[in-house]
Amino acid sequence: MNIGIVCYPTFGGSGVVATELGKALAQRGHRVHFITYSQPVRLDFFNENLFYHEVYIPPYPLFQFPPYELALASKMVDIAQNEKLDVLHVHYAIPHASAAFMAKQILLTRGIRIPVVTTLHGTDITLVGKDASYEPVVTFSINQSDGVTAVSADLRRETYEYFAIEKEIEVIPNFINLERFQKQEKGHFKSAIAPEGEKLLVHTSNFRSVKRVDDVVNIFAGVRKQIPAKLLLVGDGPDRPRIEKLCRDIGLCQDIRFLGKLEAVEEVLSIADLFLMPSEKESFGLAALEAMACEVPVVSTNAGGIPELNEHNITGMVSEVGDVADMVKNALYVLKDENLPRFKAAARAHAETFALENIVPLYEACYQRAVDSV
Ligand code: GMT
Repeated sequence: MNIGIVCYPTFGGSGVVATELGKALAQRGHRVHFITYSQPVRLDFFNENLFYHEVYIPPYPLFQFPPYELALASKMVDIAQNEKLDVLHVHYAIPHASAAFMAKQILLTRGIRIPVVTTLHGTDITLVGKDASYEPVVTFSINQSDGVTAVSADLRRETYEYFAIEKEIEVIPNFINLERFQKQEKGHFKSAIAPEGEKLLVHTSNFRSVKRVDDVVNIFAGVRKQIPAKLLLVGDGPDRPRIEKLCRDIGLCQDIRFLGKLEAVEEVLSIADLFLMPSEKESFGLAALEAMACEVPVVSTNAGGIPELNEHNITGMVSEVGDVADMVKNALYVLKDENLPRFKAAARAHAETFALENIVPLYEACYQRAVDSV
């Protein structure tokens, strides 16, 4: 197939899922055209089936808010027509699904029928999309899509609850490349970070308030009171200065390291004993799946789709949002030497069910149904 993929080209979950999906589809022989405002972060290798088309917004003094959606729709029309796309797959409803609707209508006037598949990733529904400023457009453009997918059953439920959706929403979970995400031998790195054999806790995120990174630090402080431990924080974002101050205030700077945005996150995960995800909302929790694939159990909240991934008392433990004391108790339980091996093995085994090879064919089938429907 000739597939157009529209996404945010960022480090964030939806951009990563879209880019990894495109790369996997290209390796399976499809021609994949990425249409975004800059090169997707993970579009990092050359493949004869991969193409990248940049959306350019010509500046004009009148535009206080440059009309990205219009430039994107125009680019979709251009690529769909000239590259003879079979399907347009847009990741994240705002504004990609509505831009795709406009492109589809324009193409129809040119005698071209192209189906649109929309994948809902979470914040486009749970945080931003629900807002009255966007809700009518989100509802309309989901209903106008020829295929709709959500990354967890919980996100599907929430979409039906908050929007008047008439379309069938198919759940296609996030997936993982198990060749890249597997435990690697990094003993030298571990002894540098935890020379006394301290337990190593890890958190990765974009440091937005929804991730509750304060809870990460407070859980770690509770664990650190009981056992020798270190915390590695991967990623960056608006809350980082506040979190750095919190670490100073509670006097744990020597045990907490900020690693910033790291490409090779699997190397850090390879030396970790426990992953912390105390998020307030999380449609799926891709960062936890990456940890599990590297044999790292997860202590998390039960927000959104997390319990579909982190099975309580099997791959880790789940708690109510904000219940730091319970997460401390759970972390200490998982980290016990007699418990840790079983949690590690179960985390990897469950991650394997989300293998790229299992999930990508679900998207291919979804594209085929969308093509057959127009
Ligand atoms: O929350 C993030 O880290 C970024 C966010 C996004 O919009 O890209 O991630 C969302 O999509 C991911 C991929 O489907 C999911 O794994 C994340 O759980 C989801 N984030 C939220 O729902 C808060």
